[in-house]
Amino acid sequence: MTVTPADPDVRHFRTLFISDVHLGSKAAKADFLLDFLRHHEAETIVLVGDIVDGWRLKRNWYWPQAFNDVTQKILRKARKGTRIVYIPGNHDEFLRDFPGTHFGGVEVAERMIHEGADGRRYLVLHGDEFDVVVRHARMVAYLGDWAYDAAIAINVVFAAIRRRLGLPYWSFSSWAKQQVKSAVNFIGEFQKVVVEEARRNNADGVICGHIHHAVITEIDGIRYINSGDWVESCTAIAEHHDGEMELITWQTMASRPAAVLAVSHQMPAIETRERVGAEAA
Ligand SMILES: [Mn+2]
Repeated sequence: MTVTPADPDVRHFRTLFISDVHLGSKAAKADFLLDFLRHHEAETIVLVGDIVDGWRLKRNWYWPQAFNDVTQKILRKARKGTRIVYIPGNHDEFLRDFPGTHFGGVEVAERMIHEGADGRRYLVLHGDEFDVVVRHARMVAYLGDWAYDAAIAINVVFAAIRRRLGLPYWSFSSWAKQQVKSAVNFIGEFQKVVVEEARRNNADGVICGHIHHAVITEIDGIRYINSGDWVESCTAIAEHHDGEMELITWQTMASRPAAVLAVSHQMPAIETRERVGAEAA
């Protein structure tokens, strides 16, 4: 890793986790992300899926200079010695055909185990494979393990059919938003399913994206971390050199004079699990 002469405006971390940037969509906040990348360095950067919105690009090509700048910035970091791992999501699943490959110094992996500096083992994945499980949570819980496995398989088949037909990927976050009253339940259900997957993999925690809802919390003894998105909330997860995890929100341009720096908070209160617990009980 290159050591930059102490620039007080640049924070150095062990690892950064970034997801759901949706380059290709007009909603992507590329300027904020570029500014964030200028002010944050890490030994490893993990891109936790939906960095490029292939579905959107296929329908309507939208690629302004800012998107190039973000891409170049990431590749430059790779050239300077930062390890970059790209875990594809449902919007950039064209990369899923290339697990284990490298391009421009970027490793592609379907999922990974991240060993924290404090010895914790985290399962890192995007999270879309659980969409069907989450939508039909009650039925899946009732039918048991085989329904769980079947639901995940169905999700893969449905996504492939929709892609063949040129339809966009069914969006969890916009669907959850439409179900205004129960959106909280769906977020909670997603978290619960992902946490179970971490347990199945003997991990102490899970780091994911997909639902555009950043948080660091603890669910049933497993640490649940979501890196959020760069479409609305502009969030990332940073691992300190001692393994402590921090949620960073970057909604201002620090490069501009007199701008307010990041809002950052650590281990926010548990938000959604109570309701889910009540439902499951
Ligand atoms: Mn996604």
